[in-house]
Parts: sequence; C-alpha cells; structure tokens
Amino acid sequence: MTHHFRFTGRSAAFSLSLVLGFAAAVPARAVEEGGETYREAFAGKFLVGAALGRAVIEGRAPGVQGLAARQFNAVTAENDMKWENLQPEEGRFEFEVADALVDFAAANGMQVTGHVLLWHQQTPDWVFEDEHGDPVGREPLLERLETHIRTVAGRYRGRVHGWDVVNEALNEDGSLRDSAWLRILGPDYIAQAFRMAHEAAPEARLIYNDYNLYQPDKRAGAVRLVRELKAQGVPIHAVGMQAHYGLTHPEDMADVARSIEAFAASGVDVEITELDLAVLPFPEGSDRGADLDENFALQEKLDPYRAGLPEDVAALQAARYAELFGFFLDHADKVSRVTFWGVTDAGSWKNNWPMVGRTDYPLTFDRQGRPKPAFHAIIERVRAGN
Ligand code: 9MR
Repeated sequence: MTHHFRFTGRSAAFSLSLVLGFAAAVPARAVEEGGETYREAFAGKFLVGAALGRAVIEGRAPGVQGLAARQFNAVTAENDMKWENLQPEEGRFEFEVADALVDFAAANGMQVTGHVLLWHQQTPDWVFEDEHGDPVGREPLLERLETHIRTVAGRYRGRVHGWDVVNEALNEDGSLRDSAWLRILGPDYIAQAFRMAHEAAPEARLIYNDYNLYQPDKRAGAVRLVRELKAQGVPIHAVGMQAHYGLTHPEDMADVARSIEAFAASGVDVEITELDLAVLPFPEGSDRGADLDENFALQEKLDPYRAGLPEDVAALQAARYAELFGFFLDHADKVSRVTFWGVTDAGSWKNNWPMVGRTDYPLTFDRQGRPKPAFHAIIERVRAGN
C-alpha cells in the first residue's frame, strides 16, 4: 500500500512535539493511512461529522482535535449545548465551551449542529418548578422555553447551521413520550419549540431527533409527527435518525433505508445524527436504543474484549458499517449529513452505557486515533461508486 504523507500543520506540530520530547502525548498518526479522509471521500454526497466531547473541545484529548479537523466537515457538541450546561440556573447562561466548539468549527470549515434545545433529559429541575418546588404552570414554562431558545439559538445565529430542536419525544410504539414537557404544555409543545427556534435563527435547519427510528412503529410515529407539523405550517426541515446500532440490530438493516424513504416522503430531509455501531452484547431487557434511564450492573461475560478487538469482530463491524453507508449513498439525495457520535473508541459513551465500565469499540478510529477496518470499508464503499 502506498502511503501519501502530506505536510499539514498537524505534521509540523508532530515534528515540534518530537523536538520537545512529548511525542508520546500524540498517539494519533500524523496523517491517516493512504491520506484518505471522510471529508474528501464524501464531498458532493453529504457532510460527514463527529460529536465532540468536552475533553476534545478543550484540547485535553491528545491528537483528537487534529484528527477531527482533518476527517470531518461537520460537528455536534456531544454535551455542551444541552440545557443543563448552557443554563444551569435560571438566567445564568454559560457559553464558554459551546463558544469554543463554534470557533473550532469555523476555523476548520465545519458545519455545526446545535444539540439540543428541548429534551426530557439533562434539563435542570428548576425549569419545571415554581418557587415552592411545585410543578410550574403552562405560561411560565413557555416563557422559560422561549427565553432559552431565543438566547441560545439567537446567540449562534449564522454560526450554528442546524438545531436538534426537539429530542426523543416518542415512545417505541410511536406515541408521545410522557415527560414534564408534555404534561405541562400539552402535545403542542413540539410545534411551539420549532416556531421559537425559527424565530431566533431563521436560516437554521430545524431537526426532530430520535433513536430507534428504524423500528416500524416508531418510524410511523415520526412520520405522523412530521406530517402534522407540516400541515400546521411549522418550520421543520429534517428528521434526525440517531443510529446507535450494534452487530445484531437493526435485525433487518433495510429498515434503515425504509425509514429514510418514509421521512423523505413526508417532506423532510434525513440527517444521521449520532451514528455508532457497538460490538458488545446488550443485556437482556435493554431496548438497545439510547434510553439513558437504562442502567445494568456490570457483568464480565458482557465485556469480552477488554484485551482488544478481535479481527473477526472488527471485520463484522466493518461489513455492517459499509452496508449502512451503502444505504446512505443510495439515498444521498435525501441524506444531507452523517455524523458519528464521537471520534475515537476511547471517548465513546458506549463504554458506559447501558453498563458502566465496559470496553466497547463502536467508532471507526481506535483508541490511538488510528483508522479501523470499518474506516477502510466505508472509504472503499464510497470509492466504489453507486
Ligand atoms: O454521549 C452523551 C453522554 O456523554 C452523556 O452522558 C449523555 C447524557 O447527557 O448523553 C449522551 O448523548 C446522547 C444524546 O445527547 C442524545 N441521544 C443519545 C445520546 C447517547 O446517550
């Protein structure tokens, strides 16, 4: 195999670190094997992005910022644009880390997706309580939502290109999830949030985001939701399919393509917003989606690859990733972005969900930032054409 070494700023930093003697702190290769990058390989098809955790945004994950900037042309804050981080107390907004992400993206020519304006998780209790700790009324809650969305989406107008406006509002059967938002505001809360976001950032793409949307019942629920919103003239531009998948689910991978088609037919684009492909088994009773309330005790037999990812498992994962990208490429007229939920296996949330302390390998760069067989399989798939 030929290795094309390009002399990028990153290589210069690498040589400098050798001179200064802290090369060990830079585990990622100077340039990925063969010089291949997602951003170049998928140019003209769709954006390819990654979620960045706080350690990456703050430059505390050696080599990962450089790797992300070379490989991706879209970013999402993994946690730092959630309500609990942006407005932990009423009226006290903290934008430092979110600002750093937006600056990093601008410096590297990346599009930003804001995640997330309204969610039932990671929202501080004060949002739903009055001064006595009782449930707040409809009007004050709408006001709080409006203030939050206006302040956050307004601040990043023109710099955050799309927003996950509402996240995970559906149950697995496609009905609306019981949440404080639904209980206090009624089913209209989704339309309200989209209207507020559009008002604050009229150019931004507005996304409804959820997990397990490949499942037929949940797909049908999302289609109903999109159609209702559009019938009311609510500005919604895309459905975000999170895509937290594994080696055995989706059982029928074609369900992913069916969902892409169903959402496109209801008049919106599709963005793959949180892609990863776990190799570890799921415990009995897990819905295998991304329900953060699931938490199982650590079992050693469900953590089989502590010493490393076996080649045959890496190959299986690569084949599934290639199959998925095949669907995305077949639907490139409907899919505008594919974002991985993290950059390297070391930083993935899957190491701690639905069980804390496992060693999973769900992404396409390994713990040292080196491309895995999955990376090569995906690049091969796009190079092979449609
Ligand atoms: O990856 C995120 C993890 O670091 C956080 O602890 C968790 C709670 O805020 O959220 C994870 O990201 C979730 C995303 O915000 C929404 N979809 C499911 C993702 C994985 O749980």
